[in-house]
Amino acid sequence: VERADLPPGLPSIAYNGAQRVLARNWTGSSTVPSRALYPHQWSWDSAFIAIGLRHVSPDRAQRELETLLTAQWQDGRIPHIVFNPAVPLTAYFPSPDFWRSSTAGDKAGAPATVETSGIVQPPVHALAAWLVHRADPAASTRRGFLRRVYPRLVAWQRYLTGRRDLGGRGLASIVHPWESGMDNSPCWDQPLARIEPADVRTFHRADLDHGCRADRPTDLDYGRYVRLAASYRDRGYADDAGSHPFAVEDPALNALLIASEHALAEIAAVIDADPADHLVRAEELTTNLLKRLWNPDAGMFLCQDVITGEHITERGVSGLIPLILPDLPDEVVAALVRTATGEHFGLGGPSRLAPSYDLTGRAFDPSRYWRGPAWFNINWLLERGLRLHGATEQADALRAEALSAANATGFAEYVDPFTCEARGSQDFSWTAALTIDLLM
Ligand code: 2M8
Repeated sequence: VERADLPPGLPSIAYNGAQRVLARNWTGSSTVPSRALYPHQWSWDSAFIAIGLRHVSPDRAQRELETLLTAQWQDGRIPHIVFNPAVPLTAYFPSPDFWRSSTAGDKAGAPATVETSGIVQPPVHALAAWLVHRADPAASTRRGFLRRVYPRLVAWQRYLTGRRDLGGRGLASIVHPWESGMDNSPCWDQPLARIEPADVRTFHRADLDHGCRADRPTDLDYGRYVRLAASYRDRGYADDAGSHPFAVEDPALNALLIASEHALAEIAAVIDADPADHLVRAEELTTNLLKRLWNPDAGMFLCQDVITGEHITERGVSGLIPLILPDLPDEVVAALVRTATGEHFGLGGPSRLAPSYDLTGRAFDPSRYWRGPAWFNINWLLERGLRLHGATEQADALRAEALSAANATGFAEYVDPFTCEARGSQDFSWTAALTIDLLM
């Protein structure tokens, strides 16, 4: 399908290329984010992948999500990695022998038959399940897809709104930077500084076998990631009050939690369950998000360190993601659009795609992972938010940039926000999947 806003030929070249990436990264029951760097199943990757895959094969998209859900713990958590037992332990660090989920996680109800990590990632899943259903409602209904996934998705959301309300303020907290999906965002520097790093000689970073060191987190970051994950494991992955040395309320994770609560209301209506509870929760969570994390001076949402009770002043792109929510006050929407297009994020110039972190920030680095580069899942969410709130011109421009950058870079993991030069790995699954979604 040709489109007036895109160069001739681009849609079909991009679609075919993206479809090939998804086919190559498909393992038979789910999709790896990247063959070399991330050879297992990742939680929020699978949700974004399903959102694109639904246009290619609604059946495969349903399986993607259902495979992930079979690794759900009894306390409701969806682990951030589901390990493929056929992949050698040395291919990715931290490997299953580090997390030891089936033994260390038994009190929290980790499954006995599959090895997983013990931490989580942002809850994009109910939103993905709803979008997957809508791609082919008849086939989805025939397979009983929504009926099967609904109770699991509800349990997942309740884990986050229950055990993970560590601040007792009606918002979910992350307990590890990896849980945000934005691993080394400068937003975590301050709360992480309190963590004594594990000695780098005690582990081997498999990521450096595939990735360029300057595009990845530092050894000091990794030392702290390892210490935090090991101490959570050694406490049986329990979320007891006061037990977490790192606890942060992140705007993106909470916005996705709310978007997924809205999706659960839609799903409930289709399967004759009661949507009312989901709508009430979505409204309460939105009120709490605005009350706790909105910062009018910054013109965006800011993270909150639950342990010190202080706002984190760094401007991470996470603070723009609530734009995906329908029920925001007009002045909040207007401020978010201004911030996205202003000096800190530069959309519409000088940034071609929204950077992961403040262009004017002390730690900005256009190449290093979540400290500046532009990511396709984040730009997909922003495009959706801009469109939802009627900023059609900005949404169209962002879509065109994302499509041309994804295609030109061979579906890069992330790109320099100014030049869209490729960074990280290539043939990256969510970049390919979201390209397809943007083309539809
Ligand atoms: C990155 O995170 C993993 C740890 O989960 C890593 O660096 O090894 C992040 O970009 C995260 O958002 C993503 O889900 C994951 C797999 O693509 O890679």
